[in-house]
Amino acid sequence: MNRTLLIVKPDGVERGLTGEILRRLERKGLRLVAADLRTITREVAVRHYAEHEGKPFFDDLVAFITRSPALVAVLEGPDDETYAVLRTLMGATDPHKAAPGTIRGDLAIEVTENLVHGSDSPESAAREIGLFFPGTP
Ligand code: D4T
Repeated sequence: MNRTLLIVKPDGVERGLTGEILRRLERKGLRLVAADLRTITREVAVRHYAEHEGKPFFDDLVAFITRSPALVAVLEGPDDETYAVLRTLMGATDPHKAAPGTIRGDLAIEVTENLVHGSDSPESAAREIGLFFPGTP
């Protein structure tokens, strides 16, 4: 799987950072193969975040990801590490801990509103691409 799912979350679209984020990823050498600006439905959000169901931040997370349009995209790289390349460029989940030079390290400060999502394994990438772009090969 040399493809991975990217979401520029509602905070990124609201703050006008979509171009800045895509610029960083494209300059690195990741290529856009699908992209769609859409308001994520509650049903899809709950499926996407199924691993977090029952955790104290789950309701806030679903409310946040569904509150306004997000840019949902598929990125492709030259090898099976594409998901890891994207995660490195994103930085740590908690923007307080994200290194300078990463998207979250440079542009975010709150853990829920952390701008971007990237699949965390090749298996997650396949599952998430299927969830957000059914029918994509
Ligand atoms: P996503 O899935 O949004 O790319 O984030 P990560 O893969 O980097 O991190 P995650 O799955 O552990 O968390 C999902 C999402 O929940 C928010 N979150 C997380 C939160 O609001 N409070 C918390 O304590 C944690 C752990 C942030 C990202």
